[in-house]
Amino acid sequence: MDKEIMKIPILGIQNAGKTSLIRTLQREFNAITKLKPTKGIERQTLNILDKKIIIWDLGGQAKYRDQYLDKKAELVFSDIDQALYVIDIQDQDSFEDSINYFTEIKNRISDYSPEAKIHILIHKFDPNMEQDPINMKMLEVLKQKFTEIAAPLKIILYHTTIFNPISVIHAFSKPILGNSTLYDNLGILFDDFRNKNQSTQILDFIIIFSEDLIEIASYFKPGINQIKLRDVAHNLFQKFTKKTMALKEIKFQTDFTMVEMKQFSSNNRRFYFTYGYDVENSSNIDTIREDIAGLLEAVEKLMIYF
Ligand SMILES: Nc1nc2c(ncn2[C@@H]2O[C@H](COP(=O)(O)OP(=O)(O)O)[C@@H](O)[C@H]2O)c(=O)[nH]1
Ligand SMILES: [Mg+2]
Repeated sequence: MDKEIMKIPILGIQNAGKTSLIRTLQREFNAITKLKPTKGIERQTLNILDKKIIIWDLGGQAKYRDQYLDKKAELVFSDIDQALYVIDIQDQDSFEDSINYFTEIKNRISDYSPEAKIHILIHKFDPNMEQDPINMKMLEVLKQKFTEIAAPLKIILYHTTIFNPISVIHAFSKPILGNSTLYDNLGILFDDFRNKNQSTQILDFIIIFSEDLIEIASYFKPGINQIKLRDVAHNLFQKFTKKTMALKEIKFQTDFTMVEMKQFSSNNRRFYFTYGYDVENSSNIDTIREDIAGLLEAVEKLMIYF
């Protein structure tokens, strides 16, 4: 059987950070190869989760943009399920230009691939920027603006920085998974878990990674620093794969959270079920363990169909 082939365009004006995002992915995944450039469009293929993904890096110089929106519109915007749009949050002078370009893109996607999901990467949101309320305000303004323009198309927003590779992998996870029902079903399972279990008051997060670090599902305590916790989980994962391949589970304590990671297999693929809880509350650890074991069992049942 042929592999499923997916085309994912990455759009944004010049200097937004598109090529850097792809380079970051390249460092994380070995299975990425560059194709010969055609018509000024750089393409990379990525073999992941039994799919062949072709990422189109669409140069953001004005002359290219005009071509994509006009005579190359069909080539660029047809047959897509997922598209990425990148904006540089640090370059306010370019916001207007970027927002205008996005408006045009949204119209083309509506015409050629109306079912496509659009993922907006509010990029160059570098470490520690969240500590300045001005940046957080800017983030909100941009989110609002993009949501308004995109309507009635649905968008998913992320903030990313190349200085935190996991923020980049996270933003690519859902596009790479595509419109998989597994993703939705795991989401429902996690919601259910949150509503029914006491331990969600103590749990900081749960993330399920695939072997290639694609985020299959996640839960975060409201208001928690997701980027920081993804980073912790990512670091623990690195330990797992390099040194302790044979172990079924490992633990790791930071100054604010205790993280545990359990490895499981489904259809000959390895997955990593990771969760963290508040160290101060670890007296309830038995309850957490019991709840987590139940959740993991339910996850494994669902994954059989993946
Ligand atoms: N501070 C910061 N700079 C970045 C980030 N990502 C990319 N850049 C810089 O932004 C510039 C433009 O990046 P590039 O990937 O070439 O943009 P493209 O034109 O959209 O492909 C380069 O100087 C990058 O080093 C980021 O997350 N944070
Ligand atoms: Mg570029």
